[in-house]
Amino acid sequence: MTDNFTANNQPLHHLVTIAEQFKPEGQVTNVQQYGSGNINCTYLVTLNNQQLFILQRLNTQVFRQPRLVMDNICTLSNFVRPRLENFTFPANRRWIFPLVLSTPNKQHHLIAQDGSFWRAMSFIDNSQSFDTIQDIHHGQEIGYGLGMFHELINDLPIEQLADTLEGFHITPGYLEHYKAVIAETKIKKSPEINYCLKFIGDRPDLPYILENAKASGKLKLRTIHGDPKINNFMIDCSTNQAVAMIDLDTVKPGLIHYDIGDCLRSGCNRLGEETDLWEEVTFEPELAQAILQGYLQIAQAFLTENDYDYIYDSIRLLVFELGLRFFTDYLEGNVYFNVNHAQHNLARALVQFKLTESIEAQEAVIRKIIHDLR
Ligand code: ADP
Ligand code: GN1
Ligand code: MG
Repeated sequence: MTDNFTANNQPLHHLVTIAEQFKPEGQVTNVQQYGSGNINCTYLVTLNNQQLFILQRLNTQVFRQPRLVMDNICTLSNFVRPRLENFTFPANRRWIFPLVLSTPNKQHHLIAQDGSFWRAMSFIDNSQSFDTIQDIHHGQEIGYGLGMFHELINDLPIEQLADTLEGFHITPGYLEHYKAVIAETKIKKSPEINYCLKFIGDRPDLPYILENAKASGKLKLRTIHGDPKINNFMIDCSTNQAVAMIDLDTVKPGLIHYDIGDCLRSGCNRLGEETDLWEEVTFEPELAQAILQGYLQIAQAFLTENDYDYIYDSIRLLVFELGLRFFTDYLEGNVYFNVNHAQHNLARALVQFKLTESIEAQEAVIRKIIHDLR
């Protein structure tokens, strides 16, 4: 085979060799780059029998113990699959948990000659994910999807899962790191950078809201998804219903508020997190209403009074936190998130800070929505 390269410079023959190790049956005929994640590299593999599967190279700079990530996903799979078999779905509903594919010697991953770490998952048929919210119905469905996922994992004891990304969503930790970075970085000021610096400086108490609630016992650790952004929900192409959650690398112990906040963060911004029109970004309450209504259809069965009390704070905090993470990564020279250009993480931070501003300006409206859905 000639040395064709995929868009992110992986030689195709190298990818085919790796994909061959996971193929359920048949011959690999194509491997193409797929999706738009910020951390891992994802490929769609086609077999000669027309079957598809997903091949991914894990980012081991982010996930330092990738075997534990796969152990967690398998623990989750063993817990959820039997539950799904006995689950009574409302009419016409389906829910799929992707299957981890094994290598011939029954491993859940493969380490290539260059040390890279690979895994494969079954393809969720007749479904697609979206980078931006499509409409109110899409909002209801991602809310329902998150509720369904939480319902399925609610009783999975956190002791069975490893902490594969220490400090993930612990906002005070991100703030400490940010402070260390600005102390040692010569920052070339610009109006955008000044806006970010001031934005963070003006909100000294915000980073502590959820961690304080956790420390005081008001919120408890549970099993969470960790990364329920809009393109991690698979939507059925025929029914437009949510049918799966993917991107399970961050399933681990945490606060469900990290998930609730992150889902609304990405689902209530119609321009999406990659927009260049950061000054026009707004948080749309009617989308929040739709997502929460979909979520609560299922989650009201397991949410406590304290859980409801912190929903508004979780939305505001998770948006701010991601802005802080993007901005810090920009200042550090883009060491964590995949970027297309040097200013990419700055542009992303501006979007999240503008979204935080919009949430703060509509606090009363958002709190009323949460109150009325209780
Ligand atoms: P990342 O961690 O880089 O975000 P994801 O696991 O979210 O990677 O995968 C990237 C994209 O690939 C998803 O947004 C989705 O469109 C597609 N994808 C991932 N897993 C599957 C799957 N099992 N079935 C169908 N599509 C998938
Ligand atoms: C990353 O891998 P992806 O693109 O789904 C990040 C999330 C951020 C998100 C922002 C492990 O998710 O925390 O919210 O980018 N994942 C990790 O787009 O850091
Ligand atoms: Mg993803």
